[in-house]
This record gives sequence, structure tokens and C-alpha cells, in this order.
Amino acid sequence: MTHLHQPTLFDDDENQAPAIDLAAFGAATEHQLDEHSWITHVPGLLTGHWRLLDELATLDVWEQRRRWMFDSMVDEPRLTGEYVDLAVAPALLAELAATLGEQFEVPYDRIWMNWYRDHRDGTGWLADRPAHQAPTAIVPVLSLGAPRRFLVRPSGGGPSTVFTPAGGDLIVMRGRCQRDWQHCVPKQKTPLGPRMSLNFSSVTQS
Ligand SMILES: O=C(O)CCC(=O)C(=O)O
Repeated sequence: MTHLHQPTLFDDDENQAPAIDLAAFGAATEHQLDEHSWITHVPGLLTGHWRLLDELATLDVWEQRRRWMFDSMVDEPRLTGEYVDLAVAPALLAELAATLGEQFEVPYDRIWMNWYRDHRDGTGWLADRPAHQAPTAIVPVLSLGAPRRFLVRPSGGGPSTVFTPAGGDLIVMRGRCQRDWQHCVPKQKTPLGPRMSLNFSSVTQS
């Protein structure tokens, strides 16, 4: 298979088959944002993440969405895809949803995916609503591919906290993160390979 990124000699993950490493939860770090909200960073939950990225890239779920910007329609700076029925998703995605469900006691039943083709793609400030209407939610986001900056700021503005999840890392937004905080993946100046994010949600958290 042709890989979408430029492998380096040091890229141990390059040819590994994707696998969930449950031991990674033991190395998780917690970052308290305020009294009610916090982020858990689980490094290396998925080994072989490049291989999964390459596999997902071949699927026909990807869409180029468009949106209004001022008075013109523009392409969103990323591709997006969604599984609302995990029975038709690749088996590993359903397995990831089940693993996260067990870990966080939330029955994840949907996966929203972003494909940042390179450093010029990104996503602006957002909170995951209306998918998460409840005041609190546990929203896991698994990164595949190149490391990207993932910023969190108070809703409506304020200083950002910067995370840099690498491929295979899990970022979990918890507490009131979808109410009181916003997150984004900014475009970057430095050339970078592709990244995908897998965002797990549950209708029971809505
Ligand atoms: O790509 C990411 O890391 C997060 C994107 C996200 O939160 C979203 O699309 O709702």
C-alpha cells in the first residue's frame, strides 16, 4: 500500500498493524482546566496508527463539506466522514468504541472523523454540540498520523491551553468541556503530513 506520509527511519510505527494498547491508560495524564472541566491525555493508545490512517483513507465515507464564509461558499479546510451505525464501520473502529465505552462507562455508538490532509487543513473553535447537549460529557478523540496542536480555550475567548497529541494518542474532553470550553486544531505554517481524528460520541450523552 502507498502511504500517505513520508516515513522516516525513526518511524517505528510505520509498518505495525494497528492494535489497542490497554496499558496506555495507566500512563494517562490529567489536565484540570477549571473546577468543572478537565482533559485526559492517553499517549499511545493505538499502535500502528499510520496503517489505520492509510486504510481509512481508502474508504468512501469522506466528504468535502462546504460552508458560508461571509458572502461566499467555501470548502471546509478538511475532509469529514461519519459512522452513525458502527455495525457498518471497520471492525477496529467498533472495537475502539467498545474499549472506550468500557473505560469511560459511556456506550459510544457514533464516530465522527476529520481528515487533515496536511498542515493547511484545520478546524476552527467549536464545542461538540448539539451532539452533547448534556452539561457534562466524556468526548474521546483519537489521533492518527502526524502530531497536531489541539487548543482549548474558555467559550467565547481567553488564553489557550495547548496539547500536541501524537498519532495513536487519545485526548478526552471531560466535565463541562463542551459547555464552558471550546477546542480547535489550527492550521500550521510548518509542513506536516496528514492527520485524522476519530471523535467518539453517544446518543445517550445528548
Ligand atoms: O480533530 C480534532 O482533534 C478535534 C475535532 C473535533 O473536535 C470535532 O470535529 O468536533
